[in-house]
Amino acid sequence: MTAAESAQARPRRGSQRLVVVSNRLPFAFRRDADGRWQAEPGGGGLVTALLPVLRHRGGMWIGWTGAADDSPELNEELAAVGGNAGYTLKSVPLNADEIRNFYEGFSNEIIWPLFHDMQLLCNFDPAYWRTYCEVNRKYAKAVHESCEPGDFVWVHDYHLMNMAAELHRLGSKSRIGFFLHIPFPPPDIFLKLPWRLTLIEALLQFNLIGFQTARDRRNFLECARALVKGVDVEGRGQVVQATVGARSVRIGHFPISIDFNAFMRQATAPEVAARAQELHRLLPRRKLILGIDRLDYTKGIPLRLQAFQNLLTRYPALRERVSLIQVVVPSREDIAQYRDLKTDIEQRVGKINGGFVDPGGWVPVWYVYRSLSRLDLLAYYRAADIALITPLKDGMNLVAKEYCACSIEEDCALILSEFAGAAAQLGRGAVLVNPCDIEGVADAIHRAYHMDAGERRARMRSMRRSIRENDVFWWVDSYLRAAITKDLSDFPQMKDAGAEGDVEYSVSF
Ligand code: GDG
Repeated sequence: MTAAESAQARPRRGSQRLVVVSNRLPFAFRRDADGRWQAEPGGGGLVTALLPVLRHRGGMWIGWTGAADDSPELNEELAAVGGNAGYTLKSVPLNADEIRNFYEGFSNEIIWPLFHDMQLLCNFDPAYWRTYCEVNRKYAKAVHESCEPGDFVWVHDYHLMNMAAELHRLGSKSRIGFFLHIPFPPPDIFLKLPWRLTLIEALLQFNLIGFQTARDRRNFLECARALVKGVDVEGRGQVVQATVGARSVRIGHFPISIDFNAFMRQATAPEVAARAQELHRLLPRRKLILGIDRLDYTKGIPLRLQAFQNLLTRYPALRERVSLIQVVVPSREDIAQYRDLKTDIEQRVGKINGGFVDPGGWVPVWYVYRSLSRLDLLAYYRAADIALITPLKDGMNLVAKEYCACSIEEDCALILSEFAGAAAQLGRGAVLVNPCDIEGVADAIHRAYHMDAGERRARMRSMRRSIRENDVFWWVDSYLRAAITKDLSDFPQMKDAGAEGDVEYSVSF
């Protein structure tokens, strides 16, 4: 039985409903040309994985619709969409100031850069913090009004770290879990945050905190010990128990994953194979190297382009033998740093193509700035001989896992940053690189280009096995088990989850 089937087949654990809380609802709501609201489902793995659990246990998803609007028509559309999906949707309306200070400000100009070790990009505006607290209170009220005794509340991500504290202030008795999708920084970085103590104390009020990797959990515990007196930790496994005075909190690492079988099945579709072949026809007699990222400074795109340029300079034999397809998906374009990054990337692409292009045909970098359809995304994954995924820091990086799932012939290679959470799980199959080491990344591409078929297959096979065994259904199941298991010593440990000294760093001289 697959983890998905087991999630559906398992008997209800008491009457516990699941109440999922995230900044955004799993649907985007937009008005059509006639002014009517239309809901577009979010296709991400989180939605796919939670759906069977929400349907089976009954439940609710609480979040913002993405629109600065709270009209009765929008709420009618919410009720209709929720009814069809099999669970209740509840909106937390945000006004323009809240969107500016809570979402763009505190979440994306402070926590996002700080937690990705980029403290110089932070804008520590005190007004942002005040709105963050107010908006967390607003979400907490919406949850408290909707909760029934015995519900399990599962809060997602860095926008909502104060939720347990706010719910307790409202007198909530529900059990509350939290999962952080992004990395947790080490004390040297976290301690820069002016509101560090309040935030750590707020996090310690959850009943279960999930991180992506053992490294994030270690960082969190070091920060908690540095700021709060008397934090005791018991246990050594994937989930440990910390006590602070009378309160206890479980803390685990649960690497998020994908619906492996769905990706594999969809990648075998004839339309996908045809589109992948078409790419090879357009770019013949060369290996295709693929980068796919949201427009974000954490994804390391400028350094990656420098590494590719370095490859073409130091290994001239690879000119015309490789092309880099770099897909950049538009994101957070209202923030100046993101607009500057786009300009920087485009100038670098122009410089490489201007310096190496062959008027007869070869273009070194194929740059795509748009969101791909699902079909195109799968076709790019299938067509690529090498995936080049080199974030400066990443909570997990699902593109790496999706690439492996779609590599059904197992005849390709993954080059992966040591600083992606996925490196802890995939480090033995991927070619690991330090994304700041321009020559090291160029050498890794050279190595992947010349890797023999046997090694490529063995590496890809081991990564695919690990992702298949630990897919997104496993992830949901293991998180919820950690929340309810009475005795943590019975908690099944994940193979390949990465131990405390998780990544073996590459050494180049
Ligand atoms: C955050 C953390 C963590 C990408 N391009 C297109 C497209 N995508 C989809 C991919 C993938 C998702 O977007 C990207 O997920 P990542 O994990 O790589 O990155 P973030 O968006 O930064 O996500 C990250 C994640 O949360 C989950 O916990 O892994 O570390 O930063 O699923 O398929 N989808 C479509 N067209 C595209 O052009 N349709």
